[in-house]
Amino acid sequence: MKDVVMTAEHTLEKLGLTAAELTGGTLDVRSPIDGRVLARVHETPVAEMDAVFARATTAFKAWRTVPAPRRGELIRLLGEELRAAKEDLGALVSWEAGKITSEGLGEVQEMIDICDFAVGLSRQLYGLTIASERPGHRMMETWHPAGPVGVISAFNFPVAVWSWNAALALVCGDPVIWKPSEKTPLTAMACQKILEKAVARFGDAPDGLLQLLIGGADLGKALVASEAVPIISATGSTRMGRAVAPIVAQRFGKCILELGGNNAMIVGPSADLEMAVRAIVFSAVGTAGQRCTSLRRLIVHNSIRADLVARLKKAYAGLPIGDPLAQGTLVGPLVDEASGQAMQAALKAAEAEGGTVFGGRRVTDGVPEGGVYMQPAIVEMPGQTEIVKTETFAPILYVMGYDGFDEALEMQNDVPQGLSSCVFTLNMREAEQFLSPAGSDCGIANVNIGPSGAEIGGAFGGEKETGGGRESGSDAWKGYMRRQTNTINYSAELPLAQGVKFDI
Ligand code: UN1
Repeated sequence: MKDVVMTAEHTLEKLGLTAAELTGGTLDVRSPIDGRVLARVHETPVAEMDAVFARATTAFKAWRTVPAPRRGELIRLLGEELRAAKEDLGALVSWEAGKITSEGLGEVQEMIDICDFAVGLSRQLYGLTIASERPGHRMMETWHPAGPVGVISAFNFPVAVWSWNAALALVCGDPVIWKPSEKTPLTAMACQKILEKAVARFGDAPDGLLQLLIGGADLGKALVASEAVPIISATGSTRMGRAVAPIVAQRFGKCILELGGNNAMIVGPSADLEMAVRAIVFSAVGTAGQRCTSLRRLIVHNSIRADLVARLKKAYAGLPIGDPLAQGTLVGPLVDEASGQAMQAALKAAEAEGGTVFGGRRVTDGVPEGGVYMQPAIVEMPGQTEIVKTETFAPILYVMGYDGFDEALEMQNDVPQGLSSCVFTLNMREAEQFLSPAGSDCGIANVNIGPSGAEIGGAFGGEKETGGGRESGSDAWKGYMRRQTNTINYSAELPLAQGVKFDI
């Protein structure tokens, strides 16, 4: 039903992006759908970075004194504006990142959800009251705004990841400097417009609560190195995280890192296979395998392996691949040619390591010209070889067999990454073992649902090479504030802690 969908140009216009912003620049924005240049946007000059930091610092000084529930009002308005813009922004996510319509809309829904969460949070930035060992003393812990937050985001969730960070940061009293992926500046520019509308309705917010850095790695480098930005929240590859973390550590800044995943599902002999198949296909093939939470490894009990693989091949063979804006499509394009090549290279490596590949070919019939459309691949592997331990951002599902549950758990944990994981089982012992201290070593561990599609209410992130950061729900907000311990003496004495005597 492409014809009832707006054109990209019309969508951009409805989102308030002007011709002057979309033309005459040096950064070409291509749609993964057909490779067409959607816009030529203007890059932020590196020479402007000092001014950016100065604006963020000034904004911080004003914003930190605004009561948190009032800051929450800005995010409530942002949520309203996002509701109004949901269809257009969702469509732009499809145009710019290649997501199918439902996933583009889902991403905007995730933004709305985190806004609602952050509004509630704005009245709950709780500290503690702590018992003092000294008479006539009281101790407490207070959470204060920390300063400007640098957000570096990836192409695959071009808007939701920003919102997880920005909604919390703004409620916590911190302005945001956002460096989106070079591949997705348009959705970022649209978000800025949407926030501007909320700011206008809010009334008295300081300027510079959100600044955008459009362009390449130089801007990211300047952001990461700046003492003016105490918190860097970076989502992307492990390689990027390895470059960012030491620079931030060197200046004693704080990092929130959300890096690569290599997510597995263990399927036990008691599993509801029909449910497992649905979960596997969504999480391995959804977003064309380009989520950090995508399912990449299937660890299946040998007694059901042949049956499960046969069911999967049947499901894969019928997958509608093509224009993500067309009704019924489930698999859209990869983001660019380089991703297509990385997928082919990984499949070759898997074959060289003893794998048998099903699917994985480039699709050229019935898909828009100029995009990279691939059949999702199932690769039966003799074991967890080198390529299986590597994250390839494409729809490749490696399948390995196991006999004992301990062996399955060991395989699940035997990769450098530690983002998301899950088990399909009706055996309560297996489920509980999976969630136990000796179970999955990932930041996310699920039972009878796939590894992707996390809700915003939980803390999102993972261990090991995934970087250890937590964003979104639970108490992830603490990462955007500084903790202060206060001791108040309401007595007329001055007793020292630990009974120390120091009479003068
Ligand atoms: C990401 O891929 O960077 O769990 C984030 C999910 C989404 C977020 C993924 N809610 O799939």
